[in-house]
Amino acid sequence: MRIVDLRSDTVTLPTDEMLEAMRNAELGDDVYREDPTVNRLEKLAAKKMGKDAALLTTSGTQANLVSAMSQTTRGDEVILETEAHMYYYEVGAFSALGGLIPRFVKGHMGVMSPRDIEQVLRPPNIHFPPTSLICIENTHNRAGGTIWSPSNIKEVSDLAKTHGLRVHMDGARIFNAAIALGLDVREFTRHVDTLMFCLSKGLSAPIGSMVVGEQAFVDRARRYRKMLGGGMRQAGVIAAAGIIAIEKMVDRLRDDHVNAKTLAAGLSKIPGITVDVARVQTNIVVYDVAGLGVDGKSWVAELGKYGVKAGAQEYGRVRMVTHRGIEKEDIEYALTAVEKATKDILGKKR
Ligand code: TLP
Repeated sequence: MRIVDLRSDTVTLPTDEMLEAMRNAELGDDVYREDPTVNRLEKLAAKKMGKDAALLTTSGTQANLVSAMSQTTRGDEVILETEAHMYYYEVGAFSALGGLIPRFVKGHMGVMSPRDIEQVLRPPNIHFPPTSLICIENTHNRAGGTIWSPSNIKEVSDLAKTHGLRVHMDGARIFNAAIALGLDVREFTRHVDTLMFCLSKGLSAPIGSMVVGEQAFVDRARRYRKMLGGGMRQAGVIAAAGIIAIEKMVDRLRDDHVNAKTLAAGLSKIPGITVDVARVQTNIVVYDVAGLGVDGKSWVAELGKYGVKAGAQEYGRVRMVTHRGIEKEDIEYALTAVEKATKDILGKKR
């Protein structure tokens, strides 16, 4: 059976060029800072993002955690969007390991307004944990790959400065935002203090995320990465693929966005399925199957019978993500499968 895996862009496999580069990478012990390929990747990532320095981490989760730990003190409060990945999908690491307390602000399509953030800022008071960091997510995963524009970021950054707070961007998919708006990625990074981005999602590298910011921050992040067991030795094997990810895999994200829009438009025509097509700004499509009288989990199981894989969320929400390896024909196949699965479900109910 044909398999169309739309669960996530994390399922992308390395390109042949990446595998070749991994095989030929110049290596050394990166804990001693002697791996030339890692050093090259870190320099490249910092330059791309217009910051001083960068650090290769094992995953996006580790990157976010070391970023938060490196600019807070245990017991601090951190402002997060209600559905932030850092809160929702990172095993509570920033609280469990970082000792941080989340303070939530509901965003509009994942984007928090400075006004709403200001409302939750608390004056110094013996009763309150001090707030030190605002985290934003770009693109916002659970909102459906939605973009924080450079002006949205600047507004929040200005507010943060006024209150002496720092801003971290979970930019796991920041290149998707840049490609979608046709802007240099630095437009998105100039107003944040720190960010992380993933090499292992749409950019197709097998492993790794980068933490980026000023030198003193990256030095602290390096210590925390070691503390968390993320000090890797001949990590040039990973970095070699990462270099190709940054240099060669960014522009093709455009295709994923076109495919996501086609998918959303097709889904919107299928009775029982609700999707806000305007919300589809990058490579993530979140739609609703509650109209079919099923929950997300049973829907995903029905669709799976046709080889199409999707991710179930709450309240009948389903996520599909486009990525390298998903072609126009796969989208057509997926849409046909969705139609068939809908009929199967409605048939069973009769
Ligand atoms: N997201 C994964 C899952 O964890 C849900 C996915 O399939 O989308 N920030 C954001 C915004 C992410 O979407 C992810 C991964 C991460 C951080 C964590 O990256 P990894 O998986 O490398 O730890």
